[in-house]
Amino acid sequence: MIQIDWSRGVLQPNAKIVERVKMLGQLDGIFADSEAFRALDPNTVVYRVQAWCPVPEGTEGGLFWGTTVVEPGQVGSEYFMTHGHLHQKRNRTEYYGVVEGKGALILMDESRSTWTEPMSPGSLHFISPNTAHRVANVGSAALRFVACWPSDAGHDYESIRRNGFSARLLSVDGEAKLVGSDA
Ligand code: M6P
Ligand code: ZN
Repeated sequence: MIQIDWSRGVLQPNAKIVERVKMLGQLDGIFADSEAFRALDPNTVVYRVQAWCPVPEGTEGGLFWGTTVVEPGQVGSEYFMTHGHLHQKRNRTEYYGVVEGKGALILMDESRSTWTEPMSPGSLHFISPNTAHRVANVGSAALRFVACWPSDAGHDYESIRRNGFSARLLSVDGEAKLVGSDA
């Protein structure tokens, strides 16, 4: 039996859960301000993912469940955020639900139009087909959210690494502002 602590999203027992830790050093090229990036410790934890994968990756008809914890922080004026991805099977969708903290779900459609949905405890988010998604922590405490996605969705990180999103979420006078890459 898998247990979730709904107050924090923590999954147990550890033996049945896959855990991944993303440190700054693994997110090289993702943030805009490379000078600010180099000044930070590459071993700084940006986010952790706990995932329950009851069927093998790639199985059609299965679902995965995950809890992601994004730490508060900034690289220059850009908030700590997840790498972001498209699903390899572009028509696969996903749910995110926030447990704790304050964030923004950054979404980009096929025409590279980017927008955000505010994330706060209790907010539920549906990620449509063909939509790139990443999460930024805009608060001062950890942002915790749960996710559910198809086991054959897959992660396409390459497109994001190559082309990024068309806008970035920056702290401008202490407020989160979506700023176009070309702005
Ligand atoms: C959520 C889900 C996972 C994803 C994780 C971190 O938990 O969408 O599939 O892996 O967030 O995001 P990323 O893969 O972009 O680093
Ligand atoms: Zn996804």
